[in-house]
Amino acid sequence: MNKKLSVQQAFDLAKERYAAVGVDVEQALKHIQQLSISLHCWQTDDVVGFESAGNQGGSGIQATGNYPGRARNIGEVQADIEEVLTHIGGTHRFNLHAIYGDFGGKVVDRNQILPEHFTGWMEWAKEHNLKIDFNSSSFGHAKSGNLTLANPDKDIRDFWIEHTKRSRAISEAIGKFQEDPCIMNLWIHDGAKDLTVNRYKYRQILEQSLDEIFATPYKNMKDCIESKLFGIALESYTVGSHDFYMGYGVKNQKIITLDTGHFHLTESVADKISSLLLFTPEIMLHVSRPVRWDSDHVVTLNEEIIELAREIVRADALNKVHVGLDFFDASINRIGAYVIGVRATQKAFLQAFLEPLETLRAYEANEQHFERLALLEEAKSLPWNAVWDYFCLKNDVEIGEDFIPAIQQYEKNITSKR
Ligand code: RNT
Ligand code: ZN
Repeated sequence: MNKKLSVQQAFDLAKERYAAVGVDVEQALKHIQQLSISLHCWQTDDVVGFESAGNQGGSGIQATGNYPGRARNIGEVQADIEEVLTHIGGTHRFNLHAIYGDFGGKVVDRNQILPEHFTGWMEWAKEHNLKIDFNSSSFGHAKSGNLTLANPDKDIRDFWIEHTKRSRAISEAIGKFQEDPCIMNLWIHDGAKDLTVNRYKYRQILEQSLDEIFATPYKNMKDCIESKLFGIALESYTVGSHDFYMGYGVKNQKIITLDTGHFHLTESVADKISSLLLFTPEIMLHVSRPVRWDSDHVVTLNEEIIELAREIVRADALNKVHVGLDFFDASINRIGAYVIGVRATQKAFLQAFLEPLETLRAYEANEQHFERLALLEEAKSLPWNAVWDYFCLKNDVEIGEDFIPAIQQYEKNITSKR
C-alpha cells in the first residue's frame, strides 16, 4: 500500500465529512501549522542543569527514574532537541531555565547570572528557527530551603530577588536578540511541610518581593507567574497558591501560568481560561499530565487536554495563550517523551480547530440541547486523525507510530552511548 496516497485519500474524504458539519479543514490546518509550542529544556536532563557547583538537589523539585541517556551538557541538550524537531511538524519555541546557562566551567551563583551566559543558546536557537522562553530557577540550591522569595530572612530573600531580577534582564536580552518577546515564567516552591500560623505573613512577603522584582519595566519580555497546589515535602501550605497569583496577576496585569498538574485532580483547568482572559492580559500554559498528583508524566491525548484546547479555541484566544510543556519523566526514552508530548498537544489543538463550533452554537442559541449534546458526542469520532496524518505528511514528519523506529535508532547511535 502506498502510504502517502492513502493518507491523501483519507484526508480528501475527511475534508468532505467535515464540510458536511460546517468545518473548514484547510483553516484548521493553517491554525495547527501556526501553533508554536514551547519545548521545555528540562526533559532532556531531568531538571539538573549545568551549574558548576551542580544542582544541589532535594529542594523544590524531583524527577523520578534513571533511564540511560540523560543529556549531560549543553551540546547534548541541543542535539536531543534537534532530534525531537525532526519528528514534529510546525515551528516551535524553546523554554530555558536559568540553571542551563553556559557558565564556562566557572562557579556562577544564581545571583550572578548574566545575559552573556545565554548568548550561545540564543545563537543556537536562531540557527534552528526557535524562539526562546525563560525561567528563573529557585530550586535545587543551598539557599532553596522551604522559602525563597517569601523568606523572612532578608539575606536569603534578597539573594532570590537578585536572581529573579537578573532572570528578567536575561529574558529582555533574549527577547531583543530574537525580536520576539521572551516569555519568562516565575515559579517558586515556597511553602510549609506542616501547619503554619503565618500564612498571611509569607504571602505578604512574597507580594513585596514580586513588587520589587517587577519594578523595572521591559519591552522585550513578558512576565508570567505560576501557582501550585502543593510541593513534595511542602504539603501543608503553598505561599504561591492559585488565589495568590490570580489576585496578584489581576492587580498588576501579569500573565498567569496554568500548569495542568497544579490543581485538584477533579478541577477543570479548561474552565479557567475564559475567566482569566477577562481579567489578565494573556495566559501561559504548562501542559503536563498529573497521575494522582503533580507527577509530571508525559502529556498524552486525554480528555483534559482536549477540553483545554477547545476552551482556548472557543474563546478565540489563540493569540493570547502561550502553549508550553512541562513534564519530566526520567524513566523512559527522553526524546520519545518529547515527541509523544508535543504530538499529543498538537492533536488536542487540531481536534479543537476541527470542532463544528458554528453548528453547536446555533443549537445552543435555539436551546436545542439534545442536538448540541449529540453533535458534541459525534464530533469526537469525526475523522480528525486523517487530518492529523495529512499534517504530518505535509510537514515531512513520520505518520502515526513510524517515529518509534527513528527514535530507537537515535538511542542506539547516541543516547545509549552516554
Ligand atoms: C513545578 C513547576 C515548574 C517546573 C519547571 C521546571 O511544579 O511546574 O514549572 O516544573 O519550572
Ligand atoms: Zn509548571
